[in-house]
Formats: sequence, C-alpha cells, structure tokens
Amino acid sequence: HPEYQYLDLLEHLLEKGDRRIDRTGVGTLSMFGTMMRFDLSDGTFPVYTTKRVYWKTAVKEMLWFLTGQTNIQSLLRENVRIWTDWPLDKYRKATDEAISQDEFESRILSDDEFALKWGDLGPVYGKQWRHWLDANGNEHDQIADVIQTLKTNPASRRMLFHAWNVGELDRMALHPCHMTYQFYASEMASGEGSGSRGKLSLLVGQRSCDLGLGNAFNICQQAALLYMVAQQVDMTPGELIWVGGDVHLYLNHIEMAKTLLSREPRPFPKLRLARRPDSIDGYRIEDFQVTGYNPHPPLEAPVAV
Ligand code: DHF
Ligand code: TMP
Repeated sequence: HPEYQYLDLLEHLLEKGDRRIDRTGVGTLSMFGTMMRFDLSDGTFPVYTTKRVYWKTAVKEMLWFLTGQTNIQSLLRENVRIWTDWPLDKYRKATDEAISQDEFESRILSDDEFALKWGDLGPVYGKQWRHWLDANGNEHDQIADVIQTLKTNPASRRMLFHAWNVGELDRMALHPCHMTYQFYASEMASGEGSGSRGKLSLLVGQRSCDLGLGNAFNICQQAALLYMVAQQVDMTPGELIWVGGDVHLYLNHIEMAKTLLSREPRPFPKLRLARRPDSIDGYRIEDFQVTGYNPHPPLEAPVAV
C-alpha cells in the first residue's frame, strides 16, 4: 500500500530522527532528503487513511492559491481556518489585545478594512504563482505559462512554477514550504491531432515538511492540482512525485505518530472531476467527487506557529 511510504518516514523519524530545536521552539525529530511517489493513473486520490484527513479543506486551500489571493478573508469565507494562527499571532503581538481566534476571524470576515490591515499573509504562494513581479515591473502568471507550454511544447524541460521569490521573502508570513512544481509529459502525441493523450506527472519540491500535520494536506492538494492541470491540457494524470528536504516530526506529535503506526492503511479513495471548466480558474470544490474514503478516526495535533 502506498501509504506505507508515509508511515515508513514516520517510523524512521521515531527511530533515527535527528533531534533539534526548530524556529518555533517546539522541537523536532528530523531527516533530510526523501521521496514519495503516488500513481494516479487509475483515478487514485492519495488521501491518507490512518487518520481522517480533511481533504476538502486542503483542496480549498489549493483553489485559493490558484486565485492569486493572499488574504485569509477569502479562505475564511470558505470556512477554512488553517491559516488564521499566523496573522492572529502578529495581531496579538502588535496590539497586546487578548482576542480569541473566533473573534479575530469574525472581524476579518465583517470588516474589510480590518481584513486588509491584519488578514494579509504577504506575497505568499498565490501572489508568486499568478503575479510574480520581475525587475522590470512586469507580472508573470506562472500557472498560465506552464499550461500554455504543456499545450504547445510538452517535451519542454522548463515547465515549472516556483514560489521562492528571494526579494520578497521577508514580507511573507511564512516562507514557502512547497516551492517548486515541475511537470513532465510522457507518451506524447507524435503529432498535431494524432489523438493520443499524454500522461502528465508532477514533481513537487518541498524544503520543509511537517510530517504530522501539513504533509497529509500537501499530498492530496498537490494530487488535486495534477488532476486539474491534466484535465486542462487533455492529458491523463500519471505520477505525483514528492521530494522533501527537511522532513520532521514535532515532538508534540510523537504520540499521534505511534497511533498512526498501529493502524492498518485502507484503500485510497478515487477522484473524479465532475466538470471540465474552461480554464484553470474555473474549478469549485463541488467539482471534486471523491468516493471510497473510509479512514480511521481523526487525530488532533497542535500546530507549531
Ligand atoms: N506550520 C506548521 N508548523 N505545520 C504546518 O503543517 C503548517 N501548515 C500551514 C502553515 N503553517 C504550518 C498551512 N497548512 C493545518 C493543516 C494545513 C496547514 C495548516 C494547518 C491543520 O491545522 N490541520 C489540522 C486541522 C484541520 C482542520 O481544522 O480542518 C489537521 O488535523 O489536519
Ligand atoms: P519553517 O519556515 O521554519 O520551515 O516552518 C514551516 C513549518 O510549516 C514547517 O514545520 C513545515 C510546515 N509546513 C508544511 O509542512 N506544509 C505546508 O504547506 C506549510 C505551509 C508549512
């Protein structure tokens, strides 16, 4: 079962992980340089089963990246609360106000001026993917460019988008974790109109990975992206290849990791896209039809801010 790639990483960290203090102060067990591969060609949607993964939230986050937005207001409108901790932390430090998460979120939702001032994460993923600003002041839509190249020159070795914009890192709430998304088309059509559809694979380079929390989200949302891009360029999904740099388990996730390892993985669900939107901008969460997801019970884990 492909989920053992994930479980084996957890086991390796528990047994041989390098123990260190990290930026958050929580502490981690960590390792450097890993790969996981997921075959999506039979409609598989790699959502881990050894705990319930809120895949809709993860896909909504991906759809939000694709809009190019960086303010949590639009995420909260979709009832996605996974990014609130960072602006909330900043607000509390700046104002010394003992505001609750609920209260902060309802102010972001109801007060546009407040949201503009306190809800923006800076030039994070969406900004870099859709509006990368170059030295001449021109914006680049990296997603549109990749899709265009896939349609016109799928043998290219230059089909990628990147979020690590060095000059803007200091204005981001968090530096990009998943950074490079590189595409590869195989079994290509031999000529225009030959009718044979290529197979599209995606390699994601992630410099830093929270194996207990973020990784489950990242894998399924990256698979969702591959399904969308493949559909847009009339190819079929091939493999999602995930490469991790600093892959770590926070010390307060150790008990959860042991529980995960005690559980038997179940079959991955299947994904079908209900519609073919006119462009990559047309997808909605309702388009993701997932069947056969029967996970073990959810496990809660604190997020290190
Ligand atoms: N920081 C850290 N330390 N780890 C992360 O995974 C992380 N991820 C970020 C931003 N900063 C991060 C963005 N993505 C959750 C999942 C993904 C995510 C942020 C948070 C999360 O809290 N997941 C919980 C609850 C999910 C829910 O409420 O819907 C989970 O159990 O998966
Ligand atoms: P860092 O910037 O010090 O590496 O901290 C970022 C933390 O967030 C790190 O634990 C990795 C984790 N993370 C993920 O695993 N996936 C994500 O998508 C995001 C945004 C963060």
